[in-house]
Amino acid sequence: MTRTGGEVIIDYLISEKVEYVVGIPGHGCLSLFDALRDRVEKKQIKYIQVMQESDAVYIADGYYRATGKPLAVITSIGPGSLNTVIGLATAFVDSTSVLVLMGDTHTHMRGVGVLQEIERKHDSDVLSSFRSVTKRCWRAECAEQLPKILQRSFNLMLTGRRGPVAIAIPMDVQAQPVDIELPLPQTRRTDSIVYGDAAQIQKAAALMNAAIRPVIVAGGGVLHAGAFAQLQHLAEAWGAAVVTTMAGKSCFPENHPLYGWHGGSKGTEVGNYLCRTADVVLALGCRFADETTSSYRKGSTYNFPDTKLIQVDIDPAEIGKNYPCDIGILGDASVVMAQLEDALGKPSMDRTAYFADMQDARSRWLKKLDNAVAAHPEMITISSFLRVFKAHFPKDGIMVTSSGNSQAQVLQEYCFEVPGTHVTTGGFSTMGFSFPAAIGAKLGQPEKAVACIMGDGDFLMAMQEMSVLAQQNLNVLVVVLNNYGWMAIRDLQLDVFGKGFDFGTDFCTADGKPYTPDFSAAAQAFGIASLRVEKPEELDAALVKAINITGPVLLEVMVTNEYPFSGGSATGWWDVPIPAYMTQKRQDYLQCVAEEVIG
Ligand SMILES: Cc1ncc(C[n+]2csc(CCOP(=O)(O)OP(=O)(O)O)c2C)c(N)n1
Ligand SMILES: [Mg+2]
Repeated sequence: MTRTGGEVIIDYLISEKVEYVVGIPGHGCLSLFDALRDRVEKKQIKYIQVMQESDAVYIADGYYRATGKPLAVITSIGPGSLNTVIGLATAFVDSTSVLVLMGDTHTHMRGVGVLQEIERKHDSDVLSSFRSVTKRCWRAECAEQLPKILQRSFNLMLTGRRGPVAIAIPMDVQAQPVDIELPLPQTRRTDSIVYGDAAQIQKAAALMNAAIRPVIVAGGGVLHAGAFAQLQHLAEAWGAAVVTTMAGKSCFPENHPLYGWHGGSKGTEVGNYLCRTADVVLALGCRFADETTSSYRKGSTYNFPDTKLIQVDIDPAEIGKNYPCDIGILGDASVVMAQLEDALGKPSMDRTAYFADMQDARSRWLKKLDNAVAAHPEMITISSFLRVFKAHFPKDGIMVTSSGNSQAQVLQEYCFEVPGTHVTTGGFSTMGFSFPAAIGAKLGQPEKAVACIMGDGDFLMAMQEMSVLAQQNLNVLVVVLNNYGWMAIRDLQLDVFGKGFDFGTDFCTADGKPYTPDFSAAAQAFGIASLRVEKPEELDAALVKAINITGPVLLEVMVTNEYPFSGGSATGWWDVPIPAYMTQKRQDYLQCVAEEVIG
């Protein structure tokens, strides 16, 4: 069958059951779009318009996180394609799968400097910007190469450690006729699952059986594998506390008595306590990033190597990367957990005292949160908002967050009872992610309630996508916690540098008056219902009203920006260097740095 290169691509996406193509056309991808037009008209695939290409990637990423299935993003050449880079980086760092298809210079014109080509150092040099943010990127030099590149792209996205892929398709290749068969995906991909090595499992089980204060640290690998039941069974069989990382948030039922919340700088007192006093830690699909580990300062979150470490990961590069491990197991988190549970046998240690201590630490933390909210009923804080939200939002609804105080406070304070209901940019912490990612999650899980909760700064990076929300009439609850600025950073300036050192983080006019756009009015201008809340006593009713609106809705909540009520507390340590002229503060800082152990 003779097809154009563009048709080969779209037909391959259809054969992989890709539900949506998201993107923006340009002269660089016209033939690809022409193939898309035809297949959309034949109802074989659907197309979603966006207003900024990075948002297309976030939509695809949110969809992947909600379903485990990748979408394709199509962009033009040059600026359109480069707009996807931060979206790809966000997906790459969190190991999620998105396919970006971008137009590129005609093969016979490469190097002349056609419109939107970058060619000063290498002809048509866009891929050098994609190498560091994708699992793999390609350029198809002719249409004959497309089936193999596509098949390999899906293999990479759907096996091993997940991640995004990008393909550049020269304009002439998109239009070129070619008579080739498409590969059958199922004959070109393995469904194998990587089991843990039997001898390593036995060794790990022996160490686990001897543990008195066991902790499981569950990362994004567990969340993305959907290995919720296995995690719960293993934790219960072992009597271990489960501490989650930012990327792993919601992989465990968080009302469970074994839930130990989070460790790290913006973690919790209970999480840090359990981790630093653990005798054996089993880490599953986590990178031990600086935020999770209190920048490796010994005794702050972890006490490796005094604490024994068993590390399980699908990627051997992560094992032993930041902490030496006593036992490293390569494998898929879900099956390795089941193997470990089998190997454990009957409990050999009495962990009753540990369980009681864990419950004490848990209730101390929850009490502290309660007291903080109760102390200031006169203001809406992010904490008080989260409580009202929790009371009304369906338990199985999906909540999406990105960088800012709301993300950190959800981490510290919000209890997801149903696993797999939180989506966040855990590793790259990208502002502008949550709103489009929530659109993607809703496309993937139309039956579920979906809400994004974000700051005003975050929303200002993506608010143009209110058009998509209105166009697709999606029932997403968009919550903007407006505090007139980038308070997460303002609070950090005050925390680490001190009073008077905040700068450039409040939104203000040239003459220094507080500034905010009217988000509710903006929503209405886009055709979206909106509500605005300023007083604590109005919050409950407004939220219920917003949740009950069946179309798109924006709820703007004016939260306090009064320090320190503007954010959560720093329960661990974070290595934020202090300028040399702040002599005393810098000395204290350097003492902490001296305690960092990066093995
Ligand atoms: C794209 C991007 N730029 C900058 C940052 C650094 N950053 C992290 S949080 C933050 C402020 C977030 O402000 P907002 O969304 O209003 O939330 P708030 O902390 O005020 O609640 C900034 C600028 C980032 N994470 N991502
Ligand atoms: Mg803000």
